[in-house]
Amino acid sequence: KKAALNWFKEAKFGMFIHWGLYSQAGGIWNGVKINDVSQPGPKVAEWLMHAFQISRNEYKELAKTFNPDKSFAQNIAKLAKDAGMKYVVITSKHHDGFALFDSKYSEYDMADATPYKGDLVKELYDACLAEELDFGVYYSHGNDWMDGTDGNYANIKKVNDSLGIYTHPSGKNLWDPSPNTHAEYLESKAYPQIKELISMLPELKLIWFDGEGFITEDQSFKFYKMVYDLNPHILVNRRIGWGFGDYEDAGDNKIPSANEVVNKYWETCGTTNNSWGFKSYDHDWKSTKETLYYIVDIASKGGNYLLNIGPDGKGDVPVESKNILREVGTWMHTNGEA
Ligand code: FUL
Repeated sequence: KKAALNWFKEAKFGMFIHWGLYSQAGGIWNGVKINDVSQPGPKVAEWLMHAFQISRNEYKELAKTFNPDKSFAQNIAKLAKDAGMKYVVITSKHHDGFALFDSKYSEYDMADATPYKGDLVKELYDACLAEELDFGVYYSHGNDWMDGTDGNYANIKKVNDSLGIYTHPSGKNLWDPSPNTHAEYLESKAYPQIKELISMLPELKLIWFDGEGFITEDQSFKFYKMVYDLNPHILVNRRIGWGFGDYEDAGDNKIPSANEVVNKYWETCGTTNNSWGFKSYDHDWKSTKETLYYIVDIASKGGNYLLNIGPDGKGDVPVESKNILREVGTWMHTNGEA
C-alpha cells in the first residue's frame, strides 16, 4: 500500500467520468427536466431513474440505443493527458446498476445489452495506459437500483440510527424493487464484478466505491479484504464504508481549510457544472480561473483534485468542459506541472 499511497500523493490531478445509460437523456425524461420533479433526492443527471421513478424494465430499454462513437476511449484519454491530469476514474457501474464493462455476472452490461457490444472500461483502460495515465474505476457497491433490492434499507437505517450514523434519506429503489435481498445482490453481482474488474485490469490503481450508507461493517470489510487479497496495490476510497478506506474524501466540490485536513492522503471530487452525468440544459460552468484555483488550493494542502466530465450519450464531451480542460492544460504545461 505504501507505494500506492506515494503514487496517489504525487498524482494531484485526475479526471472523473460519469457516463452511462442516463447520459443519453441529458437530465430530461418525457420532456420534464430533472430539476422540476418533486421526488426528493439529488437533481443530478445520473439520478434519472430515481428522480422519475422509472421502472426497471423501462429503464433497461435505454441500453438498446446506447451506441457511442468508437473513438470515445482515445478521445477521453487524450483530453485527460492534454489537461495535465495523471489518472482517470470512470463509472464502471453507477447506482442504476448498468455495467460499462463485459460482465459474466449480469446481462445488463455494455457487451450484452447494447448495440455497441464492446467493453468500454477495458477500452478506456488500454487507451489511458497508452497515454501513460493511471486508471481507476468508480463502482457503486452499496446502491444498485436494478438488482440491489431495498428490503434491507429499513434495517440498515435502524442500525445506523442507533449508532448515530447518517443514512442517505433517499436513494433506494422503493418504486420497483428487485425481488432478491440486498445480501443476495452483493453475492451474485457486486463481489463477483469487483473480482472481474481486478482480474481484467492488472494495472488498476484505485477503486472508488460509492453507496456506503447501505452496507454493513462486515460487508465493507469483505470488499476491502477482497481487493487487498487480489491486488494489494489497489487503493480504495473512504466511501467503501466503516473507516476501511485508504484515503479521505473532502466532500463533493469542497476545498477543506488547512485545519480540516485530517488525513495525509485525500481527494476532492468536483463537477464542471452542477451535475456529474451529462445534463443538456446546465450551462453553469466553472470558469478556467476557478478551476485553476481549485487545483492549486487543493494541491497546496496536499490533496488531489478529481475533476469530473459528463460526456453525452454518443460519448462527446460538452464543448465548455473541453475548453476548460484545454486551458487548464495550457497553464499546466506553461508552469511545468504536466
Ligand atoms: C454520489 C453519487 O450519488 C453521485 O451520483 C455521484 O456519483 C457522486 C460523485 O457521488 O454519492
